Amino acid sequence: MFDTQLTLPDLKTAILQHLTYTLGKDAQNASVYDWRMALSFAIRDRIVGPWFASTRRTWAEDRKRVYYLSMEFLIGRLLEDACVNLGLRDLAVQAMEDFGQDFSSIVENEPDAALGNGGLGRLAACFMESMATIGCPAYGYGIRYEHGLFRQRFEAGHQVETPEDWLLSRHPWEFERPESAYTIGFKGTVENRDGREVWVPGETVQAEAYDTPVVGWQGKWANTLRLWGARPTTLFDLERFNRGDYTAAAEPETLARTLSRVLYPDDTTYQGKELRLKQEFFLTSAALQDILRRYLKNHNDIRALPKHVAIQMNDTHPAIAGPELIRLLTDGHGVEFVEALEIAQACLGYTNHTLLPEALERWATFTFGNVLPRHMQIVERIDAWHKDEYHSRPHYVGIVKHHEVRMGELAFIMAHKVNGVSALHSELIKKNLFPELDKLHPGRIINETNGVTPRRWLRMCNRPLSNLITDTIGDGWEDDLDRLRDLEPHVEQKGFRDAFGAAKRVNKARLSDWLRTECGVSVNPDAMFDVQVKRIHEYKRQLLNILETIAHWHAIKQNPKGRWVPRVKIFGGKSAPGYAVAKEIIHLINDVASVVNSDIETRDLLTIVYPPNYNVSMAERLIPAADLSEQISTAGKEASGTGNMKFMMNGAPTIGTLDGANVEILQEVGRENFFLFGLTAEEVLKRREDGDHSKKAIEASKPLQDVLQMIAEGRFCPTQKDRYHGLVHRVWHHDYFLVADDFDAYRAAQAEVDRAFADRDRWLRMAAMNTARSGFFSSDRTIRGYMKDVWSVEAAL
Ligand code: 26V
Repeated sequence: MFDTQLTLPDLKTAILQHLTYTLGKDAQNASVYDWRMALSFAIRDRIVGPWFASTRRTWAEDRKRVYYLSMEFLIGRLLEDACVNLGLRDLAVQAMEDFGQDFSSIVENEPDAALGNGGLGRLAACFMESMATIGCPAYGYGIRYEHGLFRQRFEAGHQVETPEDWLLSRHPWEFERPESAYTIGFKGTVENRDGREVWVPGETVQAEAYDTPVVGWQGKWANTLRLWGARPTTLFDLERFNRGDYTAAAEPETLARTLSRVLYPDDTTYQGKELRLKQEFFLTSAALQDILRRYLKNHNDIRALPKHVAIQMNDTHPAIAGPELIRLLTDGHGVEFVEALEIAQACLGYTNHTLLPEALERWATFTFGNVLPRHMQIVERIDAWHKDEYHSRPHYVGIVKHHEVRMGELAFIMAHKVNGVSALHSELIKKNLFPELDKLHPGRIINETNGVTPRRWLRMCNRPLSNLITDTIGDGWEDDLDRLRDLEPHVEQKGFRDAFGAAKRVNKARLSDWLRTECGVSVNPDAMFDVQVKRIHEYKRQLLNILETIAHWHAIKQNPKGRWVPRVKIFGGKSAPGYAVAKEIIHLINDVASVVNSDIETRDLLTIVYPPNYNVSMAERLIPAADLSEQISTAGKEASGTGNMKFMMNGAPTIGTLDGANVEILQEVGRENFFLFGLTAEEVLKRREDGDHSKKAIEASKPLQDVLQMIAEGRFCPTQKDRYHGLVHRVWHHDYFLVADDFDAYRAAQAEVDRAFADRDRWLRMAAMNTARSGFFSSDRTIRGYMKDVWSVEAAL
């Protein structure tokens, strides 16, 4: 149901109307910003129809709704995505051209909404788009951060953070809903009134709703992303003000202003910060109050809630939903405790996204009890109930242990389904993270392998390849991605393979131009583009990549006349501001880049680029141009990965370990189309038992010794030769992520990549097979899994 009625003159009229009457600008002197606003409003108008229709149908048919609670929605830019899904992109390009405007420049004028750190936040955004495409009635609930993830710059190779300010310019996609506001309490006391516990908060803020419609493929359905902004309940405390205590009088305003001010940028280590707990409760309480209000509009039996409401917790960040729902049901609606608990459980699902112990949320009971005194009581009651109900529960298992509230255990116990995000990860949750709870609740832990939306990550970001696909197998693959399998017979034809190569070449040329203008680096578009983009983490092993790059450079220098395959090594990603080791790795990559890139001897064979401030928009530019996808985490550490799926879809074979969803990518694409290397998750555990594992691995590898020696000697930092002594020492003696142990295998796999790439026809076959077999990784498939296994929701389409 593309909006075929809309003609070019209609669209142009709509744009001019908005330019004139919404923006108050004359076309004569409108800026790119003005045109972007005018076009966005004109496009937004076309979403409102399907949005109202979807909402009305959901009400009329009394459909069950999904509520996706997430502290992060990494949505990126919205204009082109909306154009693509409404089938209006070509028309919009033409309209803007008629106005003398360049569509790409207008699209790029939009700030990249970075309301998330990485994988978890982007997954939430892909899910929103898939739910709209499938017609799954759903609301996303999140926080309207004034400042998204920090911007990254490099100063002399160091990461420097600056605040992000996407909301400084008008955000044309949202509708403010001042009428949908809720009071959120913190602190205070719990009073017993006539045998009932009543929470009397010491501080309050208002949560105010901002709605962004999310339209699915072909505009058949649209859902709402509802983000909460904090407002003071009272402007100031008049009593204190009158006493002359002006600073204290402004406290309510200060709390509100800080609550939704900034996204926490640390996705590495959890640090029990009170403000973070307040943000989590703010989101969760506002969402639950909104859910109950909507439910009670046309139902009166609160006990039937699970028949109409499914609530998904994106990691433990909204895990306070369990106790809060119990509180609302008991204190607010007079439901008895155990019944309230069972209602909450039947509504709630919990998705785990990490096994890293340092990232698991735990709150000191002191902090938790201080910020949420009533919830502390409820948590203790849940824990006691669970212990009672499951006699065989070992003494060391529980929600409250060692003066801490463990959010993983709380989420697990309060959910009817707990899921991991890849087959391997879900097994490891059972085996290592929650073995005892798994025994007590067999069948509760399930798997829902992640996916990505092919509309944004193929149709929108890679037009040359999308057009080739449509020319080859017809349309309709965008919302039925398994149809990409129909490409397979064509892969046998040289004509198709060459066309596939030509599409990739267009993307590589475009990226090369961008790298020249944005980073001042010139690269050869016919070289292999080898890309590793993701947050910088030790377990993701960007260090392994740069060490191997140094070895490769060294090998070229020792045999400059050899038949080397030219490579461009592309890195991208941010480190958490306080993660010193990750920042050191960034510095090393930049240092190595400046030495290697100025080496005349290797200039045509190896270039290293690290464009700063990797974000969704940069991913849309880099991934379609990639030849090789680096997915090299220490096995057992990457829960799933979703970048790996985007590269595969865009025809870049993976060099990777048996980790996360790589396992399933390998299974789908076949061994011959994947560069597999490295220890398995089991072998990793075994290897660590030997305290000298890294030392032994280094002693057995001359190339690795040479690399470490070059770094230690200061080859890449002549002005401060001891800069990386600590780093080298850690590789020798404290190599927890087994960089040294996997080095030789990685290097051998890279040599195999070179051989494959040198055989153009072999390479194109592999690349095309990756696209053809990527259908499984559509987030539509993932969402259908949740709808069936977790939410029991039917699609409306
Ligand atoms: C963790 C933390 C820790 C405590 C405080 C704040 C905070 C904020 C974000 C995170 C994110 C860690 C979880 C995460 O992003 N996991 C990633 O989820 C992806 C989607 O499932 C998955 O593909 C990645 O493998 C996984 O690392």
